[in-house]
Formats: sequence, C-alpha cells, structure tokens
Amino acid sequence: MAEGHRRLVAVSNRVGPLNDEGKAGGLAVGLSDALKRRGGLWFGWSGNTSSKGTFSEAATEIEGDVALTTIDMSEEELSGFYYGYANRSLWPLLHYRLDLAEFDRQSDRIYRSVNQRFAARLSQMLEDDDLVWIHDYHFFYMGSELRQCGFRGKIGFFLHIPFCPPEIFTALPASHDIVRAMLAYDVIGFQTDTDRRNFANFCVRELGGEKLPGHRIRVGDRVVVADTFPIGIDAPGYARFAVSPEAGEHEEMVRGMVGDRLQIIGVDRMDYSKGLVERFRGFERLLEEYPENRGNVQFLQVAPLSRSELDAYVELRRELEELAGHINGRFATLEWTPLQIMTRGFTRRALAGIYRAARVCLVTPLRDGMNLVAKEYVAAQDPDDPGVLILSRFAGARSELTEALVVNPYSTDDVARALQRALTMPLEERKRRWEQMREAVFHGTAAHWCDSFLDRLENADNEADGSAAE
Ligand code: ADQ
Repeated sequence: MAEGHRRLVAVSNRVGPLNDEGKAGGLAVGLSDALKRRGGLWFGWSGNTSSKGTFSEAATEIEGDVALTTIDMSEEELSGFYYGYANRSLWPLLHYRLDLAEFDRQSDRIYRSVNQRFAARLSQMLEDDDLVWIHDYHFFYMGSELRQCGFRGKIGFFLHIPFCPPEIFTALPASHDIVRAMLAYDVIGFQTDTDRRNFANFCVRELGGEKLPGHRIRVGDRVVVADTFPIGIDAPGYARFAVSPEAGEHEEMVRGMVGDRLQIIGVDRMDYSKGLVERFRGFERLLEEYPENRGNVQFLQVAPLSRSELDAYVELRRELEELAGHINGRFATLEWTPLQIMTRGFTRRALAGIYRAARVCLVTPLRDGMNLVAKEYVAAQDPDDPGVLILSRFAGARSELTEALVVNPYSTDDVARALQRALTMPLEERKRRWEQMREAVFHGTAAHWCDSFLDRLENADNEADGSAAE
C-alpha cells in the first residue's frame, strides 16, 4: 500500500479491469487508476450467477497492491436487483424518465437484501481505518448496512448518474428510505451542481433538513457533506492512445472508408438516455434542409448493446434500426450510404483512432451524469486539425466543455443547425474552441476527481463537526 494513505476500499457493481487494454467504461478507468496508485481492495459482483448456498463464497484476485474481490448473485437477485430495481426503477427515474420507471415491492425487497448481503460480506474484510468508497445507484443502502454491521470508519458515496429533482424522486415509493440511508455516508459526491442541489432540496423539503455552509446538509443530528466532483478521464493517457499504432490503423481505416467526405461520429451504449432517436432525426433534418451535405458526409453511430434483457432497450433497438433504414432508404445513392450503425465494442486505442478520424462528434443525451465520450473525443484530436464537439445541454460535461456547440437534443432543428455549423466551421475557430476544451479535459482528469473526493472524505470528520473553514 502507498505510504501515508489509508487503505482504499472501493465498491461498485462490476469490478475491474485494472489494465487499459480492455473495453472498460468510465467508472472502471477512474477507479483503477486510484487503486493502482494507493493500493487497496475493490469489491463487487463477479458477473456470475450461482444457486443459493454457494454464492456467499468470495473470490479474490491479486494484481500488484490491489485485491479484486467478487461474489456471485443468485438468478433471483440478478433479476430483482440488477434488471429490476436498479435498471427498471432507479435508472429511468434518476434520468427524469418517470414515464419509463416501474416500481414493485418484490424488486425493492431484493435490492435491499443484496445491499445487505454485500455489506455483510464486505464488513468481514474491513479494518477500522479503511477509507470506503461506494459507487453508484446499485448501492444506495450499502453505507447504512455497513454501519449496521458495526463499521465506524469513513464511508463516501459517488453517484455517476444524475440525481433528479425532488418532484420526480418522490414518485419512488422508497425515496425517503433511500435518502435517509444515504445520510450514513460522510461524503456524498455528485457530477454537477444541479444534481447536488436536487439532492439538497430533497433533504430540505422532504426530510426537514437544513443546508449548511461548505456544501453540508443537516438532517436531525446527522451532518453530511454533499458536493460536486465532476469525473474526468486520464487525458494524457488517452491522448497517447490516439497516436498509438492501433489507433493509427483504425484512423486510416475510417479515413479510407469515407474518402473526401466528412465523418460524423456518435459513440454511446444503446440506451434511451443517450438521445439516439432524436440524434438520427437531427441528421435526417440536416440532409433535408442543407442538401449540399448529401453525398458529402457520413454518420457512423457506434452503439454497443446494453441491458438487452429489458423491454425498453429491445424497443429502442427496433426503433433505431427502423429509423436508420428509413434515412438510408430515403437518401442513399449507389455510391453513398449516409448512416451506419454498429453494435460491436472496440478497444480503447481503436476507439481513440476512430474519434481522431471524425470531423464532428455528436454527444446528445437527453440526460447524462457526465458523458466521458465527449472528453475522450476532445483528448483524441489532432492539434493541427481538431474536430468539433456538439454537446447536449443536458450532459454533465456541458459545465466544463463550454466551447462545444451546445444543443437542445429534443430540437431537431437545433441539432441540424449545429451539424451544419460544425461541418462548415473554419480551421481557426475549430482550433480556438478545441484548445479551451482540451484545457478543461486535461485539468479535470480522473486522477483529480479521485484525489479531490478522497481528500474530502479523509477530512470529513472535521467538516461534520463544523470546524472546517467556511
Ligand atoms: P455511461 O452511461 O456508460 O457511464 P459514458 O460516460 O459516455 O457513459 O462512458 C461510456 C464509456 O464506454 C466511454 O469510456 C466509452 O469510450 C466506452 N464505450 C462506449 N462504446 C464503446 C465501444 N463500442 N467500444 C469500446 N468502448 C466503448 C456512466 C454515466 C455517465 C458518466 C460515467 C462515468 O451514465 O454519465 O460519465 O458513468 O461516471
């Protein structure tokens, strides 16, 4: 373990990988970096299901100073906890989609029991001065369960996705239970000030809490820190990926495929929060309203399948494929297909090369905690010929990437206009905008995110008793 630091114990639904070879998402990259630097334990679900009776066994792999410990779930747990409560109730609700949220007491019960079982298992491995950091909407109850098991050390929580306004969150039957349980944490982190405010407003209006200076909240006799810690990427590492041989090969492949045309790229898990349907309509409107682009632009949407067991995701895939077919049918010629959709995954280096080959990146979620694709696209650009980022006003990344072309993703015209502007933007303006964004991405890195959260957590006692500087 690194000197001078307490052991870091991180908890997230999926664990690892610790290397940069795979297809790791944002959470894994940020955490693996912190764990490799400090040493520690990473605990979560193995990704496997096993029958009752055997699943309390934990498996541990050691890599350097990091132990990766996982446990299995039963089929019932997977369906009630992961597909049920986490992804059918909490995910849509926290993304402001009350229309898609489903609530049932069976999955509520299973969600709580998985939190309890994971906490019980983890608490056997904890030492008093460990710094425990719980991640995301799968584990809202984990902190209070660890307290029930007797753990008295520091526990922090970071929410990777948005926290919706109390007017929406109160629709969740267990909304009070969840936020009360969250008060067991010492520090609660959000991606944006909006999320932080929504949470604080819930505490005030629903639980009779009080906002204190220094982004602290008092509810009864509990004082917690609730602050904003925007997640970032390993920007220097990503910029290096973008000039690696593997990236170069992919960049060339894309350039070869598009020829003289301009490439537009979108990269998102196939999820209704990412605004893909609206984005496709915006692209269609571009071809309608600005016909000079016909035959001269190419839109590649990379959209790996996600949560395909859930109806809303099956329906989204059907709708997207139909819409892509409609747009291609309407505008394609013998030598040009305007829109291509791919569901395969790429390595991080390959993806960096694909970003670098694209003149425009469309990041138009209807709601997104942060959105790391936007930051990766910026980090991967060629400084002499950078592309243009079109960014939704509803992505957390919007607060930092102020020189992106900001759009309302619900407005087809707005998306089409921004596309036209991006495709015709002079090199000087592209460079000027990109430099601001590059600065922001290199400033707010994954390491910075980790360090500022963990510093805050280590100092949380002093803050909770009001002695921190205000
Ligand atoms: P996600 O919703 O998964 O993350 P995002 O932040 O964009 O969204 O991260 C996606 C990651 O997956 C990126 O690193 C991207 O490169 C990678 N990826 C996507 N498609 C890929 C493909 N085909 N092949 C390889 N890699 C691919 C959640 C929240 C976000 C928040 C992050 C981190 O929803 O708002 O930014 O957590 O906190």
